[in-house]
Amino acid sequence: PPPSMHLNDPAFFGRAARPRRHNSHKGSYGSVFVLGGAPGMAGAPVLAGRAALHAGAGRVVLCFAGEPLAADAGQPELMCRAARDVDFGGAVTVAGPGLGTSAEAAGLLAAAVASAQPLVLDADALNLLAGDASLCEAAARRTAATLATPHPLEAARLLDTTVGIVQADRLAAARTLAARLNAFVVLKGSGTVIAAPDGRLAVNPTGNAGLATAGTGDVLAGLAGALLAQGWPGWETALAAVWLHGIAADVLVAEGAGPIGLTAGELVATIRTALNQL
Ligand code: B4P
Ligand code: MG
Repeated sequence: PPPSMHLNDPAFFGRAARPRRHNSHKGSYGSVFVLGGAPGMAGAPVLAGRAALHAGAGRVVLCFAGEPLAADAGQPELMCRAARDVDFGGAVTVAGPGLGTSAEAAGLLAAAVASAQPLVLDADALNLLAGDASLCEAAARRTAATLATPHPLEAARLLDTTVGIVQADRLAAARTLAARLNAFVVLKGSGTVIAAPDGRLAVNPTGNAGLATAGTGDVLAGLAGALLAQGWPGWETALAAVWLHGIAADVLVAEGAGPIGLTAGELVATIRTALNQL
């Protein structure tokens, strides 16, 4: 089949989606920990956390590598903690948004990688992995689903190559990384590639250059974490998160809110609408 087959068929995600049962509570929809927010980089985890809330996670905790933001974070539903006080064995973790690459960040990331819960690796989590072969091996030994969401520069660092070489054969780069990390890899950019550790590949048809703006990657990572927390499997999570993120941008552009000047925070409510329509 053509690699983008499933991604042209929203009904495919509809089958993966878990309906909200009447007799349910927030514990039914999982918790997401966002590990990030080194000093001066609080915006990235806030965006990821807002995306996770709007994509249906029961509970979202921002786990700051530095001092936590005062409770609220512009979104009072988000809880804010110091990451050193958090047990990453307890929930799906989205690691990386604004995490920084300090020694403290590396230690926190190692704890998240060691957990038996699903994990999303983004941004500085990927940059830390790129410099640490033993952490890559630990990631590859994980038993729960791992998603990795590199942009082409992050992928090049992980593969110890150049952006040019990654972009010249995006399918090969994504597939190699998926095998090496034993992860569902989302190689971002125009025509995002999704690769599974078993070699499956897809190319996303949604999205536009309005997404080429600060923070949209953080929104994607939080969205993926929320789907995992609600029990979606890794492959379906990767496909649906990328598809929904792109369709939200397409809807906003059709409404005149882009491509010029689209902001990452604006995606969140539109992603929620698209998810509810699956
Ligand atoms: P960082 O400083 O690491 O940027 P970031 O914080 O990760 O930004 P953010 O999280 O908002 O965006 P992300 O890319 O994760 O460094 C960015 C640097 O990396 C750039 O300055 C550049 O040097 C390099 N880089 C990044 N992308 C590159 C590319 N495509 N080619 C060459 N170099 C690149 O997430 C952005 C989201 O928007 C993704 O979901 C992506 O798929 C989507 N998106 C962006 N442009 C799109 C487009 N034209 N069409 C469809 N989707 C698009
Ligand atoms: Mg990013």
